[in-house]
Amino acid sequence: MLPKRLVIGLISLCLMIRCTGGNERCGASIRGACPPAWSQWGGKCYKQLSENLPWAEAKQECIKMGSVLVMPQSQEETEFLQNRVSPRFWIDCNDLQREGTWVCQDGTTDVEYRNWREGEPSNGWGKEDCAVVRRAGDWNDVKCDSQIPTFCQRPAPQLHF
Ligand SMILES: [Ca+2]
Ligand SMILES: [Ca+2]
Repeated sequence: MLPKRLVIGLISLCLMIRCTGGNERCGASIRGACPPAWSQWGGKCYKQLSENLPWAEAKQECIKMGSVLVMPQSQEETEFLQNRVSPRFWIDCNDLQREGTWVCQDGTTDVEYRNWREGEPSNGWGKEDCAVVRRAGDWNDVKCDSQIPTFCQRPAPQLHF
């Protein structure tokens, strides 16, 4: 017979591998790993703020809750978020420092993934420096003081046996 520790180790390894793919069955099989009111997808927990906020305030509110503004890194992750109430939301991308140089971050890690709509970022009125996911799932730059739905994200707690 296999040692118990080995069996448990193998089971958690399988769960981990399935979770990194972010599929829904995984979310169901370890539901409850996120704090109450947070939804899980893959290795992350997400929560929508109750009010629409300007970009900088949205970022601050997430930090206050021990999380960061969302930065989806695939079409699948974007669709999951769109299906959680709001099809339109802020992402942690801006060109505030230097016009035209977009900085997208997952917490403090730079993210290379981009999904701009054709013709965007347009820097409309010379004032669009913050990015949103549009209804269609692609990105647009808008004015940072727009009031937009906000999701925060935090890593899902690791399972320990
Ligand atoms: Ca801009
Ligand atoms: Ca634009």
